[in-house]
Amino acid sequence: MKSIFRRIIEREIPAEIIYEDDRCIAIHDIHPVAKVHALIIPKKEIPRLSEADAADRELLGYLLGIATIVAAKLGIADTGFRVVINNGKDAGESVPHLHLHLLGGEPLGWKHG
Ligand code: D5M
Repeated sequence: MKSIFRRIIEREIPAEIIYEDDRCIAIHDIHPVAKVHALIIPKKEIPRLSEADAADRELLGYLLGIATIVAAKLGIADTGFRVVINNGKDAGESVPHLHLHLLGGEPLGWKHG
């Protein structure tokens, strides 16, 4: 079955797209936990970070670079932002298609959960 993010990439379901290139797409999260909450999603469907292999390392670095570009596009590059990857059950991963959360737009607390 296609992941929800695969369906967004293929335009089967709508999303607010912030950025797109041949390797990834960035969208606004549908359930934001900060004033600014975007997702950077590789088009290659890696279920989670722990299943990325050595050949994916360049892509992982690329996604971090895109996160800074998206942060600038959303006006939070100077005020600060956080990049998060939830991996597995205890981290609350809910969509098994690797994605980076980009959070900012307000002072962010630092606690689990
Ligand atoms: O994060 C999965 C994130 O994906 C979670 O913050 C909600 C978001 N989400 C789920 N469906 C959508 C759609 N359709 N549009 C935008 N955002 C969505 P995880 O780290 O797996 O918990």
